[in-house]
This record gives sequence, structure tokens and C-alpha cells, in this order.
Amino acid sequence: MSSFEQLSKNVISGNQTQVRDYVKALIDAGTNPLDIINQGLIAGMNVVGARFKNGEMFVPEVLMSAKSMAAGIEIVKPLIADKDMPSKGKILLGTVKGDLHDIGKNLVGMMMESGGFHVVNLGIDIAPEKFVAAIKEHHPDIVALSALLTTTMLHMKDTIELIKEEGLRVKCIVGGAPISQDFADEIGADGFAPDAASAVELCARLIG
Ligand code: B1M
Repeated sequence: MSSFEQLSKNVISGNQTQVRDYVKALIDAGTNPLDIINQGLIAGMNVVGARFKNGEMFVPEVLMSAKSMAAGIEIVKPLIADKDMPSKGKILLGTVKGDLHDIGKNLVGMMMESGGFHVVNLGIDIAPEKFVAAIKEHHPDIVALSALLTTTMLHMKDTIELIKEEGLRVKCIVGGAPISQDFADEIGADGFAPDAASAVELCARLIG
């Protein structure tokens, strides 16, 4: 098994210590840092995303994998100029107004980062005006809204409406346990993702 495969394997199993060790060994061997990210870390997370989607991996395991991936990235990042850091696009992520649930949203954020996107995570209880201000500050390609309550999901509509009223050209996607494709269509969202892995695929489709 190649060193890249061993690194991927440890990302999949969520072994942070081994991931750090393999990344350091690859760096010591003079490996291109971008290859470490693309062929080792991201390759591993791609497998995790697929297994999560198929119900072969569960939330705690995915979080361990995402943390392992982040531990590897931390070591490699200083070796890469910002301009070279692979980024498929910028995503602004937040849980909507009145909603304090963030476990799924953070999982989505980690998977997006692992998938090569730059993520600005605004946190929880984000009012439409705050999303608008953040879009003006960060100029994202996509705004990703999360809601876990049937009451707060209505604020997704308010948020999308305000973004449109302000004339901001950005794609809006929605997700969270009570959200459906029908609801997304009804409120004029550009997309809906039922889980973290699908959210990464959706972003790649919308940007690419
Ligand atoms: Co609350 N809660 N909660 N809660 N909570 C639910 C959601 C609930 C279904 C429980 C129940 O009654 N069975 C229910 C909602 C009912 C409804 O509206 N229909 C509920 C309620 C009622 C409440 C309170 C009102 C309870 C009260 O105070 N009376 C209150 C509301 C607080 C508020 O937000 N204002 C409340 C509070 C809390 C805690 C603070 C205690 C805690 C949150 C802690 C935290 O997040 N830091 C909590 C929790 C943990 C839950 C449950 C048990 C678990 C949620 C979770 O983290 N799931 C939940 C019941 C349940 O789901 N079994 C429940 C795991 C997570 C990985 O999944 O978040 O669905 P999920 O994310 C998935 C997908 O949905 C998707 O990808 C993720 C990964 O696959 N996804 C996206 C999510 N966001 C996305 C964004 C995207 C794309 C995909 O971007 C486009």
C-alpha cells in the first residue's frame, strides 16, 4: 500500500495520531504538500462522504474523520502559499434565526472544507440581516442555510428574500432535518441537500 493510501486509510478510520505521523513522514520525504492534501487527505474524505451517504458510516465516525483530516491540513497548510491552497469556492454557512442546533451544520462545514471549499461558518441564530452583511463582507459563491426546527425553517424564506431584495448575486442552498426539496423549491432556494455528503456534491455542481 502506498503512503498516500495509508494516509487515506487513517483519515477514513479517524486516527488523528497516525494521520499526523503519515503527513509528517510524507513531508520529510519531500512530497509535494498539495499531493498530500489531494491524494491522501481529500481522497480519504471522499470515501468517508460516500460511506456516510450510503449509511455505512455514522455521525461520530464522520466527525472523527473530519477532525483527522483537519489535523493533517494544519501541518501541511504552512507549507502552501495561500494562493495555492486548493479551493473550489467560498461558502457562507449558518443556522438560521432562532435556531441553536449546530451539530449537523458543523458536520456539513467540516465535510465542505474536507471537500476543498473555503467555509466561513457564521454560527447559530443568524438573522437574515446578518447573512446579508456577511455576504457583503466575504463575497461567497454559495450561502448554505441550516435549520432543525419546523418553526425556524421559515426564516430560510426570509433570508433568501432579503438576499434577493438586496440584489446580491449568490446561490442559496438549504438543509436540515425538516427540510425537503419541495420546501426548497417553494422558497426559491437554488438547492437542497439532505445530508453533509450531498451538500458537498451540490456545492460542486452549483459552482462547477
Ligand atoms: Co433539539 N430538537 N430542540 N436540541 N434536537 C430536535 C431537532 C427535535 C426533532 C427533537 C424532537 O422533538 N424529536 C425537535 C424539533 C421538532 C420540530 O421542530 N419538528 C427539537 C426541539 C423541539 C428543540 C427545542 C425546541 C426543545 C425545547 O427547548 N423545548 C430546543 C430549541 C432550541 C432552539 O434551537 N431555539 C432544542 C434544543 C436542543 C439542544 C440545544 C438541547 C440540542 C442542540 C445542541 C447543538 O446542536 N449544539 C438539541 C438536539 C441535539 C436535538 C436532536 C436530539 C439532535 C439534532 C442533531 O444534532 N442531529 C434533534 C432530534 C433528532 O434529530 N433526533 C432535536 C445530528 C445531526 C448530525 O443531524 O442536524 O439533522 P442534523 O444534520 C444533518 C442533516 O439534517 C443535514 O446534514 C447533517 C448531516 O447529515 N443538514 C444540512 C443539516 N444542516 C444542513 C445544511 C445544509 C445541508 C444539509 O446546507 C445546505
